[in-house]
Parts: sequence; structure tokens; C-alpha cells
Amino acid sequence: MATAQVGVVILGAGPAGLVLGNLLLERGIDCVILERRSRAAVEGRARAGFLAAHSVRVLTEHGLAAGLLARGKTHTTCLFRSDRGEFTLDYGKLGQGEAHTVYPQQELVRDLVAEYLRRGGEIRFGAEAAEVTGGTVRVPGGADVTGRYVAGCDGHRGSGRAALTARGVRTARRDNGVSWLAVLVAAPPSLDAVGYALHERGFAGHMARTATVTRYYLQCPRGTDPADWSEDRIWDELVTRMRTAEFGPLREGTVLEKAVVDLRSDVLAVPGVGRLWLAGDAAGLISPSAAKGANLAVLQAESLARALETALAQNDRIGLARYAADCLPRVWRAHEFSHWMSGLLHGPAGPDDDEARYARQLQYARLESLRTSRAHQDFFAENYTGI
Ligand code: RFL
Repeated sequence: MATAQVGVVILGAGPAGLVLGNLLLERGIDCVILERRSRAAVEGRARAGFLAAHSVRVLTEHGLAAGLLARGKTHTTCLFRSDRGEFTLDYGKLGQGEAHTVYPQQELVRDLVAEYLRRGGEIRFGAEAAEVTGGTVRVPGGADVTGRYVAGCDGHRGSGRAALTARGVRTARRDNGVSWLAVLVAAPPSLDAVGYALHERGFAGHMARTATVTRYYLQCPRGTDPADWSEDRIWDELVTRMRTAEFGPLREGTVLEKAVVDLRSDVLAVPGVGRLWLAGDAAGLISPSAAKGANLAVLQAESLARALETALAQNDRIGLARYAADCLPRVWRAHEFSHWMSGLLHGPAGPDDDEARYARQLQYARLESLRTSRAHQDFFAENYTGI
């Protein structure tokens, strides 16, 4: 059974779908969001935390930033550690002079859900989009929903992406071959900055989230089971890789969550065809090495809202073609930097042979260039904060 047609059916209530929904409502376009999980699950899922200046500008311009402006923390420095010492980059004074705002993704999602509902929007939680055909979305156990357009914002494993690839849209893909154990701990940040530690045992990272919660990353082999990492093992490894004997202790706390993230990236050749258009992780997955995923989701949602407004008002798809043309070069810049970061952070895996020694020396040379070259630092800052 099909319900009445809406302007846009949005799949997924993550950052991409919720920003898009809010921007469409602001433009007077009717939409409905289908989300397969419960509201509590969506609002409790801890992932990203670093919002680029562009994301903050978009959210502010559209009345979606009250929470992050009130509770987010500004970050302008990051530091690098290795057996050659430690240095800090004040990226807020380099490149374009931009900052990050640290605001946990689940809090942003909570704010976006509340604002979307306040604007009169409809979200169906527990409604999984099983299949997209033309403008119609099949929801098992519920009524089909039809829109003039469908926006697939349902992540990398969602139905939007599956429908596009089934239509022959091709993907460009890279597997970095490494994984990270992503850990969330109940402890205040140990550093004022994001910390990147290069170590022969593998990369370790420190990222602030809130005054009481910190995210840490530990590079681990592909196929790692998080259950093999006890709290003691996690802290022992963090202490070693973050070189606390040399640079000072970490503030330890209970491990709240641990998950393994494989560093993989891909981009669809076009983010939409006909009545189906994608944004966020659905359109492409970016490895978390440079914290770009949520920022690309906001960028694409803003651009897609504009394109859909034109398409609905003028009944043409020029705006949608422009969406692809505008976004893809920026997406690829983010991927290029993410790939560069990955090369900086990860030493060679496997035996200590000639190739491994060569790869490690390249890693140190890159780090040394970043420590000493103002041009390199400006490049870093521009790409680190830009989108
Ligand atoms: P999301 O957030 O995955 O939301 C998709 C939503 O769609 C729902 N869904 C469906 N609903 C209906 N029908 C279906 N068939 C559906 N299939 C799925 C899901 O339940 C979900 O609610 O995608 P979106 O909106 O594109 O947002 C992308 C971001 O979440 C992601 O890129 C970032 O979290 C990546 N990321 C980071 N990005 C940053 O910009 N800065 C960071 O600091 C940062 N840190 C991270 C990260 C990702 C991480 N993990 C877990 C991969 C840290 C980690 C550990």
C-alpha cells in the first residue's frame, strides 16, 4: 500500500539526513525521514566529534548550531609524538587560520532531531528502507512511501547506495589495509590538543570529546576482535605508544565502548541518478584518519538541499547535476588529505625487512618536514580544517 506522495523521502537520520531534512523544511519542502533504528539508538551513537569551520557555518546559518555553540569546545592545536620527540602545530594560526569545534556527533544528532520535529517534520523510527524503485521506498511491515525525490542518507550499507550501484554506478575504492581500535573512555582529555603518536608498535591517537569523555585510537591488525582487548591491555598499549614515561601520564578511566574501524575509503562516480540522490557516507566512505566524514555529510546535505529545491520548483534536474559537479572535487580533496594523513600516521606493518625500513624512514621524513617547513604546515592546516 502506498501513502500520499511527499516532496522528498529521506532515508536515514544521521547527520546527512537530519541536516538535509531541516534545510528542506526551512525551504517549505515537505519531507519524511525513514530511520531503521530507534530514536534512543540514533541519539546515543558516539562517532565523530571534530566539526570543521565550514560545517559550523552551515549549521549556524540555518539555525542548527545552538547546542554546539553553547557546549562545543574550540580546538586550534594538535601535537605529534614519536621517538624523535614531540611538537605542536598551532593550526589556528596557519593556513586559513580556522579552528575545529569539538562537539560529540550524538549530541549534534539529538539537536538536529529536536529542531526537525520543532519545524513540523516527520521521522519514522524503526522504519527500514528495504528497496528503492524510482521514487518509491519499500518498508517491510509498513506502508510504501513515495516521493518526487528520494535522498539516500542511510550510510554506507544502506539501500540508497545499493540501489545506485545496482543501476551500474561505479565506485573508486581504496583499502588502507590497517584498522583502528576506537575506544571511548570515561576520563577527561589528557592533552589540550589532538595527539597523534607514531610508534613502531603502531599509531595511537588521543581526541577530546567532552570534559569527562575522551576518544583514543590504537592501530591494530585487520580482523582484530575488540573482545581481545581488555581494559588493562588498552591502557598498557596507550601508555607505551603515547610515550607517557617521556611526555607525562594519561588520565585513565573506564572503557565505555570499543569497536574496530577498518580504514577504507570509496567514492561513487556520481552521487545520484534520476529520482535518487545520495549524501554523506552513502555517497562515499572516508577513512577516519583526518576526521572528515561528518563534515562531508554536512557539506553534501547543504548542497543537496539547494539542488532539490531547484529540481522541485522548476521541474528540471540541472541543479542536481550541479550538485554532483560541485561536491565531487571537494570530496576528492578530502580523500586526498585523508590518504596523506594515513601515510603520515601509519608505519609499515609486517616484518622488519628492507621495505619496512624504507617505509618507516619515509614516514619520519614526512613528519620532519611537517615539523620544520612553514609551507608544509600551511598545507596541513588548510586541509586539516578545510572541507
Ligand atoms: P550515518 O551517521 O551512518 O547515518 C546513517 C543513518 O541511516 C540509518 N540507516 C537506515 N535507515 C533506514 N533504512 C535503511 N535501510 C538504513 N540503513 C541505515 C542508520 O541507522 C543511521 O542512523 O551516516 P551520515 O549521516 O552520512 O553521517 C556520516 C558520519 O556519521 C560519519 O562519516 C562520521 O561519523 C565519520 N567519523 C568522523 N567524521 C568527522 O567528520 N569527524 C570525526 O571526528 C569523525 N570521527 C567517525 C569518527 C567515524 C567513526 N566510526 C565509527 C566509523 C570516529 C569513528 C570511530
